[in-house]
Amino acid sequence: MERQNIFTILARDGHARRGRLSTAHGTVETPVFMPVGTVGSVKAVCPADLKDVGAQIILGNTYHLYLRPGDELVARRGGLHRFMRWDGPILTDSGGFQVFSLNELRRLGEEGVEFRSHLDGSRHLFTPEKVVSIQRNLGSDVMMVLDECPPGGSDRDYVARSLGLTTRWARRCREAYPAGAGEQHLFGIVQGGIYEDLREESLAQLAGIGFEGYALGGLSVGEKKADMYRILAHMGPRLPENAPRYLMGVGTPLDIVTGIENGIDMFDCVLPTRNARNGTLYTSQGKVNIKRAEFREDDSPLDPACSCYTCRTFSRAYLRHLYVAKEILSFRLNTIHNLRYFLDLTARARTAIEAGTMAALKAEIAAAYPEDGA
Ligand code: PRF
Ligand code: ZN
Repeated sequence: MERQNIFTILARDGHARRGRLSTAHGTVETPVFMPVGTVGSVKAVCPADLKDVGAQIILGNTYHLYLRPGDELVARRGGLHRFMRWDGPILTDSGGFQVFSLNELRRLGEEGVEFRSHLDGSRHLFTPEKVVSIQRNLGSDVMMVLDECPPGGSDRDYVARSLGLTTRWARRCREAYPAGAGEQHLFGIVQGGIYEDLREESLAQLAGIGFEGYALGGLSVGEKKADMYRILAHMGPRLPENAPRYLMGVGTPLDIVTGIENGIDMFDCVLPTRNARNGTLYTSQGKVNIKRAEFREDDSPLDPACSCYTCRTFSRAYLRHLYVAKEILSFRLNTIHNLRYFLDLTARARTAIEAGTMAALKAEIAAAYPEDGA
């Protein structure tokens, strides 16, 4: 039987797409922002909060969950959805990126990547087959292939050799989980640094293997913002048309609208959750540092344009007090607001694409966040 296409495009505005991704745990309206839940929890909030702020799909990390509590323990509890009580879609990153960012003592070879746990120093080997097996145990809706993400400053020779390894690992992931083997989707990851021709070569190799979706990896890893925007403009529109396109680990509100403008459908980033915990809040007027003295007796809501629980209920003065007093409620209220800002942004982009007004949304975000441009 012919398998139904998992991704449908409903409207377009320039390169931007308004789409719908179907998964075993429901459909995802795109463009979409995915809150990061590295260790099986989106820090400081519970699944009911996530539903309330409008999250559709969340991200989990193979690396962290494999080390603790262990993917087999999670499988015995019925998989990650059941274990963490999030019944919507989940995407898991493959672990490659986390091995590279969290481990100084790693060894990279054809077979895979050997590393020491950041928790107890124990030795482990991630192979393409192993990361697929872990993600099958977790039961995520979208699995990512094992890749190597070269640091932003890498020279061309290194990046060229690295992308060949990423392709061979991607092929082994596909062979370990052939198309249609189960209900989970497997996405390929395009590397190639800041070099257009290497990016195209990486994409051609991955498209030849065939995946349910395609990600742009290796961006926002220390390269100049102008280089990231140049690669985004070059590659976004070239990614396979009928598959979801995912920009990994990016980014600021302006990065996200720039990605959408270039045809990206999916985003994840720790910015809203991490910044919430250090008091940096995203609003319609730009970034607000809630600890500032000017908010001591400010009875107005954090962002009058926001309809989240935090903005509907509490004053700036109270949010400042919680932050300064290091109350743990500060983490939760700030996280609820920042997630709502990022989720609203992508919801507004979906409406804008349908109305043909993406350029106006981009101009509005560029004006609110002038410091984030190229
Ligand atoms: N590869 C993987 N995960 C990632 C990245 C990557 O290149 C990035 C880079 N921005 C974030 N997360 N597997
Ligand atoms: Zn709010």
